[in-house]
Amino acid sequence: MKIASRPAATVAGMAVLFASGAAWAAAGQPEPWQLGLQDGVTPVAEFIDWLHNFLLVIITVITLFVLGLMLYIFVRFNAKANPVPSKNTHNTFLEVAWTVIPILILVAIAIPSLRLLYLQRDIPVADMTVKVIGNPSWNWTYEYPDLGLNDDGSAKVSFTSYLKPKADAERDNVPYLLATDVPVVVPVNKIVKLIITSDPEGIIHAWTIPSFGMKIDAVPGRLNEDWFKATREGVYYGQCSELCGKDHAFMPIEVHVVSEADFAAWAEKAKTAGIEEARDFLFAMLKAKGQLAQN
Ligand SMILES: [Cu+2]
Repeated sequence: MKIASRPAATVAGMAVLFASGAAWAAAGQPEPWQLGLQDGVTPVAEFIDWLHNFLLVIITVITLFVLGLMLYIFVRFNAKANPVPSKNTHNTFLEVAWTVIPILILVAIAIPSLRLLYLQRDIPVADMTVKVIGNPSWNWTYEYPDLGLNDDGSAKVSFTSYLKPKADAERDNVPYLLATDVPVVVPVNKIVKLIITSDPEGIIHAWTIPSFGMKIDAVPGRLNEDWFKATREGVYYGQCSELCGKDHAFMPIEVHVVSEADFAAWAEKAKTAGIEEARDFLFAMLKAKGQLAQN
């Protein structure tokens, strides 16, 4: 019964997907019946998306080609259709072809793969830096050293971001398990460098935003770095992506990409009034401009 209803559900799901494709196009979160990767909004994510589609074509062609050959052999060379088998054991042309063609395919895959790897790992000169710390209590701390330091060297803008409780998420019409109480805010079209670590007494987490094409481990005692340049304003979600313990599923990541002016206003508020006031101020500003759908 369940299996029988599956295709119908798939068709219905795809219909919904295509019907509301426009509304979902810029959403930085997974969607029901989603096909493919989440919408990429950074050069790295767009490259990953392209490579994924490119490989899908190669895989599909190879699979269909091998399947076709096998079906041909079953029909043409079975004992009934071909009672006297050929005694040939070598064919130089074929042997060269089935060695050279796979090499060419692998080279065609290796070139964009390495270009992507260099794009990801060759960190460009950053416009701003955010420090991310994975905590043993299953949440994330963020520090903005560029927005000023206190006398003791700690960042003036520093906060811990917790899972937004289910009731609050429903009230605000935001996705539960993805939304946080205070989001990370970054400016659009700026190269943001992340330095990522985990509490020295803690465990390994991984900071991930699929729409940014980013996933990097937060390791106690080690400083990892990564970068992104988000080219579209919006809200982008991620989750800890390293099995880290009992609350692994409850340490989401929420990043708001906003205009440079909005970011400056948020940063000023965060320095002077505090992070929650800055969040409320930013949300009110975005809602007034129709740029934030949540309640
Ligand atoms: Cu974790």
